[in-house]
Amino acid sequence: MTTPVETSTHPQERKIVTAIPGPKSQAMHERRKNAVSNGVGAALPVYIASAHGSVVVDIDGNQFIDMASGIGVTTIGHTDPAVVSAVQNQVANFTHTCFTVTPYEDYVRVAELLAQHSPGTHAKKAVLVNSGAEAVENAIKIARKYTGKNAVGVLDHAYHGRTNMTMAMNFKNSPYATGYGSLGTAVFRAPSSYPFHDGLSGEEAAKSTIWYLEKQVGAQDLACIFVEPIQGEGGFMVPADGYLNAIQAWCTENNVVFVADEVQAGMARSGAYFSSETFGLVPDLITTAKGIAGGMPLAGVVGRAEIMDASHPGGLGGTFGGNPVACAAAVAVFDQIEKEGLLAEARRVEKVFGGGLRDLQAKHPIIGEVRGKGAMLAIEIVQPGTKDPNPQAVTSIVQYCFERGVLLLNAGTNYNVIRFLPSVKTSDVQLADVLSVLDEAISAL
Ligand code: PLZ
Repeated sequence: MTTPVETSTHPQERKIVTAIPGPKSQAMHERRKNAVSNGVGAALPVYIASAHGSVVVDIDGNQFIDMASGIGVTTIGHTDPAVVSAVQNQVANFTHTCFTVTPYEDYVRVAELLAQHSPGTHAKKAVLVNSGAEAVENAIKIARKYTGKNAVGVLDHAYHGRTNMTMAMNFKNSPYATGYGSLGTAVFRAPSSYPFHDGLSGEEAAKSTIWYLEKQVGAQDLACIFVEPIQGEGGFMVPADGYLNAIQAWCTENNVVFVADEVQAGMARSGAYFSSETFGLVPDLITTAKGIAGGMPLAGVVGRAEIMDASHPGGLGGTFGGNPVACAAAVAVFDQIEKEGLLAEARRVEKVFGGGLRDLQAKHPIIGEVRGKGAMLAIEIVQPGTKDPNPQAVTSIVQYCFERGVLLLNAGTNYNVIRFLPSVKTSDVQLADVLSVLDEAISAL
């Protein structure tokens, strides 16, 4: 058993005391190789002993500023005291009854909070599940049941998960679906909006998306379209102005359910509860997960009551969906966002860190574009003077930062994007420190 760390004394700066990964992490990694499937990746193989705020500490005593947040999960910081105490209280009270057997209040509360904080004033309802992919799977079921139609529209560069249906929805076959047999059917893909490369206005890009979907499948068979308002794994692309609004308008005219997959961009990260709001979108359905419960596994679908209610009793659910401990954590997360003004904190991160990235771009021609919103920012790394991808430089930069105590993740269809997903509470000092390491890393290429 490990002893919980005293959060008030947990370090908040980076410090490297061994080679990276250190000897204990290396030994642990050998153990892992004998026990854990090869299929499970390890981007940064240091083994974590504790984490608080924006800093994680590994078993060798190395301290890292966490710009990954477990792929955008610990948005309000690691071990937020309010989340920790909500979880501790709930664990001691009851851990499971199954909401579809004997229900409890916090599930209802989370559904109310999702309805309250998602765009639009119409009546909304929610269902809670365990992971982002499961939320996407459920949104498809819900849209099919409501429309009586079957086909699913997705965009280039999309990522929606690792289950059978969501594997079929991802843009990249490799590594997600390679060799895993036949995938979910009736998925149709269309070009997205990627202003840095396509140079199209929102209206032009939407015209092309809609043309593809009309020709490949047609609105009469299309149950829903999934968009990530800011594309996550694909490389944090922010679509051109008006693009998503035009897609949504076409959906509304054609009885196609417009689904915003907010699994990565949602829950305060963009500076709004859901990034859809920053584009002036009112999605029919939203899928949410990751940041919603401070690191506890929880996900959901929230949307128009009439669409959500088309499902018959017993059609939606699962043993663990909306687990009471995860729901207690989520209620605490919503509470902290309000109490601590965390939407404004996300916008501060955008100003400070995004501004810093643009300064680096002026200095280093290898940075082709700085993009993103709030605490979801990225740089696309190119061969200088071109827009050609430079994934080798990304690998070197990520490794350099990692060895100096900064955890970064790559992204992008061509692995040539570095993404930043810090907690929205990461301090200006920590952000400036990360920028200085990044500057060194690029200069050292
Ligand atoms: N939709 C938009 O970003 C998860 C996955 C990384 P789960 N993204 C990180 C990996 O390699 O597995 C994601 C997402 C969007 C859906 C998902 C899936 O969410 O909670 O991982 O199932």
